[in-house]
Amino acid sequence: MKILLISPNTLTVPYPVYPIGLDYVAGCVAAEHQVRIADLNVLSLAALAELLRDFSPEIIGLSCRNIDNTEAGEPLFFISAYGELVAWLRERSQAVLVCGGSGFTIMAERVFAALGVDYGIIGEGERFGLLVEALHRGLDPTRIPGVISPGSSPATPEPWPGQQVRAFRPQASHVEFYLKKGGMLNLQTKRGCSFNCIYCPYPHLEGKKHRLAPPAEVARTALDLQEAGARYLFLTDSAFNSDVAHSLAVAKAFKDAGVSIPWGGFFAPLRLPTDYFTRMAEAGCNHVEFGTESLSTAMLAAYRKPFGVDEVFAAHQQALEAGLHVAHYFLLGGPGESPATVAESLDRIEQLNKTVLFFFIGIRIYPHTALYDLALAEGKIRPETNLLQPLFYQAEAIDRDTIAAQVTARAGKRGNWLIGSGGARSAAMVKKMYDRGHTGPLWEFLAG
Ligand code: B12
Repeated sequence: MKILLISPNTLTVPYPVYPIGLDYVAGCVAAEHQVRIADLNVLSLAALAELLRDFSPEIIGLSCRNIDNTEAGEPLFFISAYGELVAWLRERSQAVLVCGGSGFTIMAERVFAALGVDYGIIGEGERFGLLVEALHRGLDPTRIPGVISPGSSPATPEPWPGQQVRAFRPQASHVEFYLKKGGMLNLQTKRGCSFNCIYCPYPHLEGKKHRLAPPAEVARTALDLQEAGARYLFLTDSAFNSDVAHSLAVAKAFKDAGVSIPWGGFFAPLRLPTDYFTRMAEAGCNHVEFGTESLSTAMLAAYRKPFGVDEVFAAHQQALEAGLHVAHYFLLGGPGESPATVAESLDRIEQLNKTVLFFFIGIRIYPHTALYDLALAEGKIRPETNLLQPLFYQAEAIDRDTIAAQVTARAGKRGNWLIGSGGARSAAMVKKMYDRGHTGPLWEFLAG
């Protein structure tokens, strides 16, 4: 069969991201079928129309990575545009339309209804291969766990038990786009998140148990990406070091394999071996993005973060001493937040030197999280509340505007304190630097 996989994500804030999910979806399709990827960061609608005419796909897979930008202050919502794209595709193609992706899985039934596609795949995209075979043989795809169709509402399936195969094709036209704009390609070292943070949908997306890719295999893929021209690798794991031993083994495998380009990813500021970040740095790591979320002792406990204030400072210091660029993400406004807890966080944040701070103010309520259950129990939402349009948790003692005013006042003129991921201004700066040949996430240029 002829299959077209579309990435409609053209968001450039904080920078355009390589659609790695589609490499895995392409990798699970049997070799007898033809698969092409259309990335709308590269293809205009006119070029997509031409591709539909020339290739005439029988199945179109649409990736829904982002529902919205989760920024309460500068909200963007993407589902309406994806719905329009589906209608546009229907006018030009008879193909069966299938949707999947992290945004889709977070609220599958809502997104499915909003898009009007034929099938959706909840959870990991590897089941797309089974759906293609079912359609090929005239069988009913809804027998596959997690496949949704009009009228059916399956539960999220167990994590994919089989192999994960990444079909990376260096010659694909979209690869060149990312190589030219920042040189960044993506790499996944494991699936699953074992943390219990109350607001987070990651365990729902990837499962709670880690499934670790063999370090040597990860390093081989890293080398493939490097040989394809990548000048930076972003490790897309929910938290690269949620299995500390595995992250060290991956770093060692990079060194052994001769991976020589820099890389970075999300880290949790856990209690770590004293030489942890030195070993990361020796393996080429140069950016550490900490999912710190708060520096109030009470709020870290309320969020059920797997670390406390002391661990954050120790990890920060260790990463700086290893010569790494360090950023922290903060998530303010959860249950129990108050002017005092915000002030406590900000006082401690002032003591984090040489870093970039991304403040997300207001926590989006996602189904399948403890925050959802709490908001329900507190009467802030009802079971029928539509959460597709972002709804942010409202703390009893402080509202988002007051938190934003508190952060903005404290930030003063400092350029390294950013609300959200920095908005259009910092994205424009990144674009300019990419055009001049700079690579990587580049937020270190804002470090104070
Ligand atoms: C790493 C990451 C980032 C990095 C990306 C760096 C990079 N170079 O790529 C950074 C920090 C830059 C980032 C930024 C943003 N991110 Co982000 N990010 C992630 C994270 C942790 C992993 C994404 C990833 O690459 N996973 C690995 C790949 C292999 O998985 P995947 O893409 O999900 O694909 C699998 C399945 O989803 C499925 N699939 C994918 N496509 C398709 C298509 C079909 C047809 C099918 C059947 C299946 C399928 O199959 C794949 C294999 O199983 C996710 C959370 C998570 N754990 O998923 C959030 C996540 C995707 N991000 C999210 C958001 C909101 C953003 C931002 C908008 C935040 C902001 N305001 O800055 C920006 C958007 C950036 C952009 N230009 O699009 C949200 C999206 C949900 C939502 N509310 O819309 C998520 C889910 C986090 C969350 N809040 O829950 N992000």
